[in-house]
Amino acid sequence: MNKTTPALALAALLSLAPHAFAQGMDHGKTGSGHGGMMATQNLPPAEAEVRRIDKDSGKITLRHGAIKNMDMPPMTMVFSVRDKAMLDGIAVGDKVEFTAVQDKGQMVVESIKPLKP
Ligand SMILES: [Cu+2]
Repeated sequence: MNKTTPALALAALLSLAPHAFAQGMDHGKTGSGHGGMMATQNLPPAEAEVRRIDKDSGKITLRHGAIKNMDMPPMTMVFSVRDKAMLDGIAVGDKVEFTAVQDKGQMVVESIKPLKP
């Protein structure tokens, strides 16, 4: 009779474990769109014109075209940059090609380069 008890305990443990994992995974999501964690090297590049550069705070204002990986239509907005050094060699008025992700609720530029006419 009492040999069923360990089996039941094990079954309970196994059925709980997947739930714990699933909840942990969901925690990273904030709102819609993709998380910022994966596949940054496969981001589709978007085009933009530089409107403003703030090197001290690592921010750049871009009038950008559609950003496919973020489901974002063309608009003018402020991005953070992953690394302030990325802003060297970029000037206001430049046409640029860039990639960006949403990371912890912020839009972050992962790469940016001037488009030469
Ligand atoms: Cu935007």
